[in-house]
Amino acid sequence: MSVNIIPLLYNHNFMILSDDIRNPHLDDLDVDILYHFGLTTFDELKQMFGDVKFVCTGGSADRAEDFAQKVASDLGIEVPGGGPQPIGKTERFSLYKVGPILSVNHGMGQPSLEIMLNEIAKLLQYAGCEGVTFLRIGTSGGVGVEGGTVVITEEALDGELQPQLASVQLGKRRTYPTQANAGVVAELVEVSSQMGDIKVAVGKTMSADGFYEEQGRLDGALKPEYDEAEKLAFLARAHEAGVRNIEMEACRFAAFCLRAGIPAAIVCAALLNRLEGDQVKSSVEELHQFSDNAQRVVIEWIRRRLAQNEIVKDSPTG
Ligand code: R2B
Ligand code: URA
Repeated sequence: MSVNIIPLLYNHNFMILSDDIRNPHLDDLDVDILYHFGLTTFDELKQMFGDVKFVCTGGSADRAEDFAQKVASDLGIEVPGGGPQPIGKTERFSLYKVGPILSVNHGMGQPSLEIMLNEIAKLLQYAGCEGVTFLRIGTSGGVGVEGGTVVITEEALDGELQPQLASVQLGKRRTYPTQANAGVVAELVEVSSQMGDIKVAVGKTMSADGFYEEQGRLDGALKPEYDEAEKLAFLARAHEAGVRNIEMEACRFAAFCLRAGIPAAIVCAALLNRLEGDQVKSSVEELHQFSDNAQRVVIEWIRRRLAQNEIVKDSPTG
């Protein structure tokens, strides 16, 4: 892609990422193109995003829109233009803004999530945002917990049940820690425990780099190299290690945010109990209810944070 070199007009204002963490190479760019969102540093990022305090993300674009609508109506936040509209291009991701809340999807799996996290963190950095919390509101397979349970992650484990994200960079394997922010987790646990109708589990989340064999399923297209007994033995070992759900992003999400110094937590609906099977058999209505459970916990947590800080009243943009 060729870009006209125009003198830097945008006043870079690095606040979300501290000086020892932010990427100094960005200073050499005349313009930074946030390619997957169709935004650049020539856009009025400060005006558009300067008041953001919460980034809420999940896999699907539909759920990002649904969450934006729900958070606007539940928290009574007015959005100019008659409701949340996607910002930038929607070919890869869908980004919505509702007052101080961004709702954005990250696709499925850690590579897609990595792109979203880098570009949204840079966007917020250029916008001069401060005090932002990231929340992943996702779906997962429960381990010893029934469908509909909301699982709040304390720490993410990789597919070998190690508390780390492994990342290969220039042929070298590097590892990063994967704890969620303990303060945010404690607040979410407290909020959810007061929502009487929602079952909640707190524990570790295993992130797999696949939905079928990497999650020990026996219903993929190819003949697995393990059997039912081995699958159940692994799930029992994972449960014993504190794992309460399996999904595909928590390791990367927790590691990125920890490294960036951004407080972050992961709240996932369990769609099924993997100790009982592999197929997601719940009805569309049930699945919607399961996702709604996780979203409501986060919305209630945001409501309390906003009440503490009165951010809604101060928010200059919708
Ligand atoms: C949960 O659900 C998706 C797979 O169905 C994946 O993104 C995940 O982590
Ligand atoms: N998402 C996953 O990654 N695994 C499941 O079992 C269900 C949802």
